[in-house]
Parts: sequence; C-alpha cells; structure tokens
Amino acid sequence: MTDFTRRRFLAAFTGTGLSAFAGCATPFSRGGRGPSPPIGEGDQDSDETFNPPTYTPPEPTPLPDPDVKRTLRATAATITLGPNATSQSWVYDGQYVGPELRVSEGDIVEVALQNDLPAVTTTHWHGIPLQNAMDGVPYVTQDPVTRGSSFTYTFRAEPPGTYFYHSHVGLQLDRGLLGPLIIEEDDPHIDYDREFTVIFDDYLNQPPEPLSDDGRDGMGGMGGMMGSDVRPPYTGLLADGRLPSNPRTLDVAEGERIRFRFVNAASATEFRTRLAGHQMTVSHVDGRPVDPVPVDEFVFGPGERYDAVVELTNPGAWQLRAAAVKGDESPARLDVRYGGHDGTPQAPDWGGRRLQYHDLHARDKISVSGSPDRVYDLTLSRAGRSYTWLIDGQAYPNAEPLDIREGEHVRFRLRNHSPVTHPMHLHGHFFRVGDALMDTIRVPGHMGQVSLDFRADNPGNWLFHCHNLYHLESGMARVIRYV
Ligand SMILES: [Cu+2]
Repeated sequence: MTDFTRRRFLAAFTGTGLSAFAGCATPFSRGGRGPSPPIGEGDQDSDETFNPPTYTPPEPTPLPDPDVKRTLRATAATITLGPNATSQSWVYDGQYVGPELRVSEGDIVEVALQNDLPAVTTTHWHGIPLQNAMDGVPYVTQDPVTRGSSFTYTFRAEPPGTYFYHSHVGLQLDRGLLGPLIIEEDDPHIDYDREFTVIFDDYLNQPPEPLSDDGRDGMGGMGGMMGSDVRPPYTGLLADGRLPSNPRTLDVAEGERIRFRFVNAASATEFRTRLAGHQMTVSHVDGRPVDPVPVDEFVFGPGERYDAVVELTNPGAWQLRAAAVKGDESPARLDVRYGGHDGTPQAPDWGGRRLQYHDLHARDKISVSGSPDRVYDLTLSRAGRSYTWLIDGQAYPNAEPLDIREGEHVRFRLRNHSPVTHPMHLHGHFFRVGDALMDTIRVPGHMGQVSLDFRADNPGNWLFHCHNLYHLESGMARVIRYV
C-alpha cells in the first residue's frame, strides 16, 4: 500500500484524515504534489491492496434482463481538440467527449466499465436516482475498480432526461472521463424537429492536481469570507470537445425547431450561455421538465443540465457561446449556420433576459410540501488560510454523516459564507427548490441562501457535495446516511 492510499483509506474510514490534508498540499501552479494528498489523488495511484470499506450498500433489487448492454473502456488516449491541439488524457472509449449513451425511458441498462487506466476508477451516473450500489462513488458505494478489472453497473433508465456519466475518483473528471447519457422520454411536453447534445467543459492541458492557496490573492481569515477562489490553469473552454478556434457547426434550415441538451461537465467553471440572433425556450432543468421559459441567456454551474428549444426564424450564421462567469478564457463556441449563409458567424451580445431559478416550474408531481420531518442548517465556507472547503465546519472525509430516515421529508438550509458560488449536488434524489426539481443547485456567494427539500425514498449512503471538483477534493462533501 502506498503512503497516499493508506492515508486516504484511513481518512475515509477512521476519521483521521483532516490533519493529514488540511493546508499542506502544494500550489497547483507550481506543479508539485503535496506530501499528503486529499481523496482526489487516487487518480495518480494504482494501489490495489486497500481494505474493504466498512459500509456495504443495500443489496440491489434484481432487475429484469437488460434492454441495452454497453461496455465503457476507461483508458489513456491522445485526444484532439483542434488543429495543432492534441493532449494526452484519460477518457472513455478512446474519445473525448465520451460516447453518448442514448436509451429509452424504462430501459434496463447494463454498462460494463472496463478499467484500462493506470489507476483505480469508478463511473457515476450523474442525476439518475438509481440503486445505491450502482452510484459509483469510491469508498461510499463501492470499492474503486482496480487496474485491468471491470465493474458492471445496472440500472433502470428513469426518469427520462439529460444526464451525464463521469468518473467519481479524485480529479479524473477534469481529465475528460465523461460523456452524455440521454434517456429519451416517451411523451415530451415540447415540440421539436431535431436535437443536439452540447457538452461544455474546461480544458486542462496537464494532469489535474489538488489546488491550494499560495497566498497570491490574500485569501484567508474571516472563515473564508475574504478573497476569491483559486482556479486551475485552464487552457481553454470547450464545446463538444473542441476549442473555440475549431468550433463544431450545426447546419440548419429556417423554420426548424431544435432541442439543445446542454450539459455543464466542467470541473470549475460556471458558464453564461447564449445563441446570437435567437431566444431560447428553456424546457428542462437537470432533466426534469418545466413549463417552458423564453430567455435570452442562462447561467449554469458544474453538474447542471438545461434543455432549451430554439425556433430557427432568423436566417444567418450565428455563434452559440458559453463564457466563463469567472475566468478569462475565450468562450466555448458552437456555430449555427442556416443554408446559404457562408459568412463569419456573428457572436452574441450579452444581456437581455437571463433565466432565474424562480422562473422554473416543474411539470412533475412534487412529492414534498408542507413542514419537513427533519431540517439541517448547513453553512458552506472555507477554512481559514488553507484551501479547505467545509460543509458546516467539517471537511470530508473527516466529517459526520447527515442521518435521515426512509420516508422523511428532509430540508437542507444552505447558507454560503464564502464569496464564491457552490454548485451543490445530491446523489440519488431530486430535490425541490421553490417550484422546481433538480439535483444540482448553485448557492451564490456572499451569504447566498438556498432551501432544498427532498423525500427520503432511496435507501443507502449518498454523497452530497459541491460539484466544483476542486472544492469537493478539498473537503466540501458529506454522506447522507439512511438510518
Ligand atoms: Cu464549491
């Protein structure tokens, strides 16, 4: 057992981890690795002798024979992002973005993950409320899959919607181990002629490493209220695996209605998204159908998905752009070109009506209303001068589980004491915020507050965490435990 793996294992299961990793990693920009990496460093490591976890997920209820069988091979590969832009990375099936898995509502899906990486891995099916043992969280729902071995995930494809799958080990998501997962609905509430899935990502031309604060921005003190966040040194922002210098073009015809399925698969980037020359009508959030909302632009954070229908009524050549809310890279870009319009695509002007969460009204039946059975008040903050992110003062893995009971109506009241947005993601459940259902919500910085409610209807141990991968790796997670 390497020193790292032993330490991480101990951190995960005996609660000795905090002192091991708080504040002692080296800064990302120096390219070094700290002496005591947090849970993320599993992606550097191939140790296969860890002890079994103390938690065993509920035995999965057997499902019928699969309707769809796939193999996903996690492997090192050379990926191409544009002319003269190739990169060595870790991806699924040798391609970045990974292959789109497209299934029908209700299908039984069986995916064999084959690990050909030089490291352990898992695959998480982001947003799908599947059985706990299939959730793909290392040390929480399963042992990580060792080199050369495989793990078969089986789940029922429901509810329909726009999802994605990704590695849940360490910082592997930021290497490119991700792909879209579309569950087609039998009876959509919107009309459209064609659809396109669009994956936005931030691109790092080097292996990711945990972040730490090297003092450049004077962070620290005041419980993390001061200063700004550190961000990995991204090379660029990508739409469907392409740099903006090499955009994908959608050839369209006047009069068509296009459904876009937008996925924010970035590790540390909120995107502001807009198509020049057109409004978008938002129809789904995190896969859940909403009453259609016409907007000019929307912002979404890591882990969120938005579907929007665009009516093509303005012939020309147009850019769809996704710009980092905080970050100075060129916006990710996709071109929409009507037949016969060969000119340079026009970039959007920002402004106009931007989608707000309170615009969203779920069309699904919402299973929680009235007074909750259990309430957790949870602050989101940074620990002093170290690059450690906390949920209610505790840094995972040295953090207490949040206990709930099956059948309860649970409420989390989140209050963000830090200056940065945290996209908080709950595994295994959709939650209600206002009149909408979702699985990931941005909690704004500077004392932003969100109250989310869910029904405890999926027994197991589930991760609740910030989907900024660097915050997650620096402690911003809790296990939700059914007791
Ligand atoms: Cu965060």
